Order: sequence, then C-alpha cells, then structure tokens
Amino acid sequence: MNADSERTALRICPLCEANCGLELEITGSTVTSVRGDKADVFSHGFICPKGVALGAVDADPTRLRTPLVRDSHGALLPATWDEAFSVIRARLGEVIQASGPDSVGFFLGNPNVHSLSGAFMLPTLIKSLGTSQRFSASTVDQMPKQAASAMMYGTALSIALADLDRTDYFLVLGANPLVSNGSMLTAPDFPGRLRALRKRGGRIVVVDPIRTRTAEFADEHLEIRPGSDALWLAAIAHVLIIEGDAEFGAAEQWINSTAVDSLVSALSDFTPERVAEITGIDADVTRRIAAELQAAPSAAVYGRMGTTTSGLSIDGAVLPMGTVASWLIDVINISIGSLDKPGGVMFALPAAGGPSTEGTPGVGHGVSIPGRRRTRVRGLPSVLGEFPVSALAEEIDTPDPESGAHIRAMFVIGGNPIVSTPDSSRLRAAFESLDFMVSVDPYLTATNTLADVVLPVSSPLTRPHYDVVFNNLAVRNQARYSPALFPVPEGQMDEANVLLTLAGIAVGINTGNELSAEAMDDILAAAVAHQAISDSASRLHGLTVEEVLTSVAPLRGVDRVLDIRLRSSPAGLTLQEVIDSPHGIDLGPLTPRLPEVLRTPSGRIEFAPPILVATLGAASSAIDVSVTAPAAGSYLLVGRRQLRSNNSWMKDIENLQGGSNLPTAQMHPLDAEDLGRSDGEMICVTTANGSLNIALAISDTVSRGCICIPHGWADFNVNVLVSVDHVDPLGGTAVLSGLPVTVS
Ligand SMILES: Nc1nc2c(c(=O)[nH]1)N[C@H]1C(S)=C(S)[C@@H](COP(=O)(O)OP(=O)(O)OC[C@H]3O[C@@H](n4cnc5c(=O)[nH]c(N)nc54)[C@H](O)[C@@H]3O)O[C@H]1N2
Ligand SMILES: Nc1nc2c(c(=O)[nH]1)N[C@H]1C(S)=C(S)[C@@H](COP(=O)(O)OP(=O)(O)OC[C@H]3O[C@@H](n4cnc5c(=O)[nH]c(N)nc54)[C@H](O)[C@@H]3O)O[C@H]1N2
Ligand code: SF4
Ligand SMILES: [Mo]
Repeated sequence: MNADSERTALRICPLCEANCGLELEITGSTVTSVRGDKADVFSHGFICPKGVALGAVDADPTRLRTPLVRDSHGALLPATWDEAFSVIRARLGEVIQASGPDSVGFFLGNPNVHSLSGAFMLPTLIKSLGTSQRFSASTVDQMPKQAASAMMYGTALSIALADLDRTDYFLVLGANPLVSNGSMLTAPDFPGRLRALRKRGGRIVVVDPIRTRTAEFADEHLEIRPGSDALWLAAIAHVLIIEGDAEFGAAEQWINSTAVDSLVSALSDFTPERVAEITGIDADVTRRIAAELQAAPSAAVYGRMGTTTSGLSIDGAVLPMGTVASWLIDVINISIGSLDKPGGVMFALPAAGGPSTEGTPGVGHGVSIPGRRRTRVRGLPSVLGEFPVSALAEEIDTPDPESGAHIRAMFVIGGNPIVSTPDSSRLRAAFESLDFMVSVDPYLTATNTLADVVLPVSSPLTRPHYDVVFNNLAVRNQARYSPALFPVPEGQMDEANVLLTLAGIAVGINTGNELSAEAMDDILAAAVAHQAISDSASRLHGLTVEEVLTSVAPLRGVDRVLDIRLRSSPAGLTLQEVIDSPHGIDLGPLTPRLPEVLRTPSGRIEFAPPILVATLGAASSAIDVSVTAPAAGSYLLVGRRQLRSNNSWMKDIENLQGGSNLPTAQMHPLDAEDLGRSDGEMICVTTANGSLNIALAISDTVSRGCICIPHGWADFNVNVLVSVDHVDPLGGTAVLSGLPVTVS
C-alpha cells in the first residue's frame, strides 16, 4: 500500500462497554482522525473523548513493541519473541513440574472482555495449563450482579436489562453513565438516550451519595448513605409487596408462590420509616418512589458499581451488600410487572450467542452460588468459576503449613491488579516474592514492572472485533463486525497468537508434546464446532464437526470461531453477512424471552433464593443502628470514574490529560472547613491498611461525611486504603465504597 494513500475505515470501539461504531480517517498506516459513524445502526454517530483517542492509542510511542525479559541483574530488557517464549517454557516448566498446575495463578483484567481473543483464546490457555487458580477484575466490579442474576435466571449473563429506549421511568442507583457511558447495560450514546427519555416525558431518578453529572441531569437526585442501598431497596420492595398489591406481570406464572412467602417475612422489618435514618432517605420519599415506579406506564430500576461494590459501615464493621442489592433490584422490577415487558427490563438475544441462548430453552443446570470450591487460605467460596481477587495476595504469600502449597507463578493478562485491587501494598510484596511472573500487556505498568517476562500485544487496530460479551447486555439486538485495519507490524504479535502460543507451551509442559499456535487454533475451532453440533438449541445441531469446519473454511483464528458462533445462534447469521453490512445489522428492540430464556433447574424464576433471603434477614439488625454522629475526622470513601481515562490506563495519551482528569480527593466545603484545609492542599487519608497523600478538591457535589477518590492512579493509588477483609460472601466481590477512612 502507498505510504500516504488515504482511506476511511469503520471500527467498533473496543475501549468500553458502549461499543460505539467509529469512522477513522487513515493516511498510509496512520490514523489521522476518528469520529462517530453516523450510519452505525446502534450508536448513530456518538463518540466520547476516549474513542477520539483510539488513533493515539494505536500510534502511542510508549506502547511496547517488543517483549521484555528480566536479566540476571534484575533489569527488564528487550528480547525476541523466541527468547521470551523460551524463558517461559523453562521457568514455567520448573514451577509446574515441582508444584503442579495449581501453583500457577491467573489474573485477568478488564480489556479481556473487550476482545475476541479474550473471549475465545484465553479460556483455551487456562484450560491447557490446567490451573483452577483464576482471579479477575470481576470481583472488584460486577460479579454480585452476575451472581444474583445467575441464581434467579440460571446463567451468569442472564441479566435483565433496562429497556432504556422505551422506558418511562428510570431509577438509577450507584451508576454515572454520563461519565462511564454505561456498564452492564450496553447503550452507545447513553447521554442521547437519557435526553430522549426525558423528551418523551419520562422521569429519571438517581440515587448516589455524589451529585454526579448523571444526578445533575436527572429529574431528581437522592443522596443515599454509602452501602445502604440494599436496605432502601428492601423498603421499596416492602411497600410494593407487603403494603401494596404487587402484580408480577409476565413473570407471574414463572414464579413459585412459596418463594413469595419467604420473601414477605424477610422484608417485614424493612419499612421506609425504619430505614430512613440509616439510608438518609425520608420515608415519604421512599413511599413516593415506590408509588411512582408502580404508576409509571413502564419503569426500570438499574444499579451499577455503587450497588455491587459498596458496603455498609456500622459500629466498626463493614457489611458487603452487593449481591443482595443486585437481587433486590430485580425483585422490584418483577414486583412492578416490568420483567420481560417493553420499557421495563428485558433480556438480550445476542446474535453470536451466549449462555442464555445455549442448552435447552427454559431449563438448565443453573449455577451454584456460593461456588463449590474454596480458597486454600481463607476458605472463601469461588464464584462463577473463579476466586475473589481479595484472596490473591494471601494465596501467594502464605504457603500451606503442611504441604507448602501456594501460588508460585502468575500470569497477569490485560490487568493492573496492583493498582486496581485491594491492599495494593501487600499484593505488590506478594508479586515480588513470586518465582515467576508473565504479563501480557501493551504497556509497562505498576504491576508488570515486577514481571519476569512482558509480552506486548499489537495495537487493537490490528485485530478484528465483534463484541461477543457485551451483546449479551445490549439494549438493542444487533450484529456489528470490524475487520483488522492494519496488518500486525513486523516483529510484533497479535494477542490471539500470543495466547495460543502460550497455550501450546502449556500443553508441552503438561504432556511433553508442545503444540504450535496453529495446532491450538485447530483444536479450539474443533471444540467450538463440537459444542455447536451437540447443543440441541444450536442451528448447527446434528451436523458433523467436519461439516461445520468446512462451512467456515478457509477462516482461522478468532474469525473462524466467531463464524461458528454466529451460524449456531438464534439469529442464524454468517460472518460474511455481517461483514457485508459494515454499519451493522439491526435486529430490533429487545423482545420478550420468558420462559425460553430461563436456565434454572426448576425452569422457573428463582424469585427468592433462600440464601439471599437469609442474608437480607440478617441485615435487618443493621436497620436501627444510629448513624447520626460519625467520629470527628472520619469519612466514608466513595470512588469516581473520570471521563478522559480508562481505569488505570490511557492516562498519558495526548488530549486526555489534565482538566478534570486529576487524582484528587473531593470533599464537601463544610467538611473541608472542619478539617481547616483549603482547595488544592494535601491531605492524608488513612485506614488500617495504609495512607494516601492526595490533593483536596472542595466540591459541594459530595455528600457531607463522604470523601470521593478516583481509582486507577498508580502514584495516588486509592487501593492502598482498601482492605481485603470485606468480601461479599456470595458475589466474592470486594467492598470498595462505603469504607470508613480518617482524614488529617
Ligand atoms: N478502588 C477501586 N478500585 C477499582 C475500581 C473502583 O471503582 N474503585 N474499579 C474496578 C473495575 S470496575 C475494574 S474493571 C478494574 C480494572 O482493573 P484492571 O483490569 O486490572 O485494570 P485496567 O486499568 O483496566 O488494566 C488494563 C490493563 O490492560 C492493558 N491493556 C489494554 N489493552 C489491552 C489489550 O488489548 N490486551 C492486553 N492484554 N492488555 C491490554 C492496559 O495497558 C492495562 O495495563 O478496576 C477495579 N478497581
Ligand atoms: N471514562 C471512563 N469510562 C469508564 C471507565 C473509566 O475508567 N473511565 N471504566 C469503565 C468500567 S471498567 C466500569 S465497570 C464502568 C462503571 O460504570 P459506573 O458504575 O456507571 O461508574 P462509576 O463512576 O463507578 O459509578 C458508580 C457511582 O456509584 C456511586 N456510589 C458509590 N457508593 C455508592 C453507594 O453505596 N450507593 C449508591 N447508590 N451509589 C454509590 C458513586 O458515587 C458513583 O457515582 O465504567 C466504565 N466506563
Ligand atoms: S463511549 Fe466507550 S465505546 Fe464509545 S467511543 Fe467512548 S470509549 Fe469508545
Ligand atoms: Mo469495570
């Protein structure tokens, strides 16, 4: 190609869950501008500052282009791919031969859910290695929502999604989609969709201890005490189910009535009056919101980070409430007749399939919550096939007193856990003590400067993209594919290839017979084809593996797996059909899916899982605790996301720095006055875990008694303050918000 030839190309943005369709101007192999693709069937031209920076990510000179290997003097130095893989083959081999595959741990970070290789190749790598020691960013994030939904509907991706484009009433708890662009609810142009909601006469209510941009935009903002959402939601459910005559609408015939009885007794203590003090929300407001939810022609309740990662701080203890709060959101949606109703909460039908489209329609194995396995040191239950990341450091630094077993080697893939997970100081020391560590990451980070080998992956623009994960959570059914825009530059490696090469090495260590990336790719495709022909719900059911593989030839890699998935799924598309519609194929608004969507063993909606009812009942002792007088200098920690950054990365990309993108601790003016500190002065925030010196930013958007600090900053790392002790027993997720801190 001519070095300065010009072209326009389309690309689904892989940087966040919104999945916007972008239009890139390209000169030679340089992206010269990025804008929203107006013809995209889902995002209609929306773009945010991070998307604008996609070209800068591609060109970023600080992105690593060659592997790094630690030399005998401890320095991380550039190496060839062969050298890097040889070191891994030898050192990983030593660890596995001496201590078995479970002495190798995996931490999987957020970007893995935004790539096809993360969805398809990463499971192959972990399986080839044979370890059960899997940790991820999910247990500092959305896992409680997945756990609650899995219990109720039968799979980890059976999430009842707010039907944003048709609802008349949107109750939002602990989410700030005007900044985050939405999470566990894929809706490109969330701002435009919220504007449209209000324009059609709908109402938006935001429940958040901070007056966020979203709260500012809403019709009403309720300042809630951090961690108390579950109690407030229980009071709403109390009004609807006990005082009112809740009608369950479409869900009615799929709920068993004995469940309702147990729920009624668990909710009996939770009157709006009794939760008013602890939540900070007046009883008459709570009753009014319940009445509004019921009276609206359609209504949807939605909760995010503030509901899944907050804990209730009372009497020196912190109660993790994420899974209970996540469940109660669905209880309310069902109690107002919103489940499976347009404008209420509905299930997506993803064109490339997902857990809710596989298996027998209407019934399944369900999911066991808490999980059946336990962490070795603390005995914390697994959740959806992984362990709570709050247990990672101890699983490394605390060998079993008898057997000596512990995690000796780590793979950190697309993650920065020293910045993003609790008790960073201990995790850093634990990583330093490892015998071997590999990082797959395009940047040098606070975490992987400790690795023995860093494998950088080529730019996201060198890989094809289709969102197989977030289309399970999208507010509209559609299929959109982006081909790779650039070839993988000489000397670099695509992530799919890196992961398959590692998988082949792992097979070699375990069997003595190493396989090439190509061979692993063929094994993966055959396994996916086998699954597709065996699944009675699949459109390929009954074919042979050979027939399926022939139909998708000559594709390889992620494209081949994607094509099989598309062909086997309900929409029955082929990859070529999706490619032929570069702005995407619109498959329409969400449609009712009850009872076919259910995968519970009972074939019913588990409206009131006994373990959740019991956990809620136990929380009733918290209701009457007096919270009026927090100790002087004592505050509750709350997080925030920043429009122009992406968790711990993209901070140094041009045009994303400065402005509001600063690590500051925000406090209410009166709290700052009490402390005798003015704007910009340094304050010291302390917990039993550690201290953080950070600049104060005075803001009346913050509730009195709260302090708001963003995560993701290596040099101002809020997670040095966060304890690994407060873990949701069902969702395995750490409490990040609502923790007591002292400020001096
Ligand atoms: N206190 C506190 N802690 C939090 C949160 C909070 O609100 N408060 N939020 C939590 C949440 S929601 C999340 S999702 C986690 C995020 O936690 P992590 O996933 O650990 O952190 P990220 O910053 O998303 O890390 C992404 C890493 O992947 C690399 N990367 C980027 N693109 C690619 C790619 O294509 N391939 C590979 N292999 N690597 C890539 C980046 O360079 C970066 O190092 O943080 C959590 N931590
Ligand atoms: N620009 C940008 N966008 C992002 C990211 C980013 O780093 N930058 N990260 C992405 C990721 S990985 C995720 S998971 C999503 C998260 O998406 P969101 O959940 O929408 O984002 P947050 O800003 O974490 O919103 C959480 C809100 O909960 C509030 N809150 C805290 N504690 C409580 C509580 O106890 N109760 C209630 N009701 N509210 C509480 C906080 O004040 C905050 O406003 O954002 C994604 N989008
Ligand atoms: S909102 Fe998310 S998907 Fe859309 S352009 Fe921004 S980062 Fe990309
Ligand atoms: Mo996240």
